[in-house]
Amino acid sequence: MPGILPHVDFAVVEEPYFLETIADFEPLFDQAGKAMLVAEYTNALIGMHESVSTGTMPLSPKLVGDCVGGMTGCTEPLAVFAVCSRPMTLALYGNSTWTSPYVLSAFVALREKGLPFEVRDVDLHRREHAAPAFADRSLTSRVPVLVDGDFSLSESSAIDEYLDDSYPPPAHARVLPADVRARARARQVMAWLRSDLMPIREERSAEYVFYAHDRLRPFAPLSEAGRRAAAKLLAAAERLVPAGGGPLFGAWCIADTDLAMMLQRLVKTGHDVPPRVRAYAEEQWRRPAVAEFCAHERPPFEPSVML
Ligand SMILES: N[C@@H](CCC(=O)N[C@@H](CS)C(=O)NCC(=O)O)C(=O)O
Repeated sequence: MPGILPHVDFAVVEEPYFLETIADFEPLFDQAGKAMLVAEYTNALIGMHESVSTGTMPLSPKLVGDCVGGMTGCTEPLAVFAVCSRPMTLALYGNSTWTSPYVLSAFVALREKGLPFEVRDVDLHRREHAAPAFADRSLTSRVPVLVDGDFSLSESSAIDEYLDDSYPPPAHARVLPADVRARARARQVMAWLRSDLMPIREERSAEYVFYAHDRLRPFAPLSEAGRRAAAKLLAAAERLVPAGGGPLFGAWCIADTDLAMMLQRLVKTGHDVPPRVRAYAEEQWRRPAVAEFCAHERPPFEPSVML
């Protein structure tokens, strides 16, 4: 089930409605922007959290009635409907080929937080990002851009941090580590990946990660600079990835997705990647939000913008 159940009129649900995780539930109330209502509703559901985490939960009209009855100042099922029907306020502008590592980062952060959002495609080949309407939203005239109500933000790492600050636990999962030093290290990795390793980004463009290779022009062997950058990346990854594998900082964070993206440029183009690092990159690629981004439909490849 996707992370949002839009416009559900609970008052008229006749069959039990199955929610797979509590994350399917919370966005409905989040988007109302009413913290009190969220808290009240969550309290009403406390008894259900356990059953939600161990399996599925039937949501019947009676259950909804009981929950609604538990909400302060909100005694009618109709009030729940009104909350659920509010428009989504979060939108992510991404490139229409779904190949940007930076859009990937913001997309995964939104999904991991269980936030409802729309994706709006921007066609970079047709220079839609240069249009004044887009430039008004994006300081840099680049994707990704996050729009949250009347607020808009460019730069993927700023978006990731904004989401963590604006949509914190317990309602939402973290995308950066809680521990100050681990968070600093995660930001270090993210900043480094966005500012270095240019030869890899140029010679192993992101299209090789997201498109079938028979649709792309064949890639040439790495240049001397490309080989040096690959060796630097792999040496850093060997230091970062724990000896027993798994995420970089104990629990998944968005730096894992960013690092795996850079590594996939080498993995998908047949570079010799040490087994532990390759296993790490592949494990990160199986994460549902990443797999969803990878599986998204793409238009035929048009060679021009290198990502
Ligand atoms: N540092 C930026 C990089 C964003 C970026 O390079 N976006 C590319 C797509 S991957 C873009 O919009 N390119 C169009 C252009 O620069 O004109 C971020 O992390 O968001």
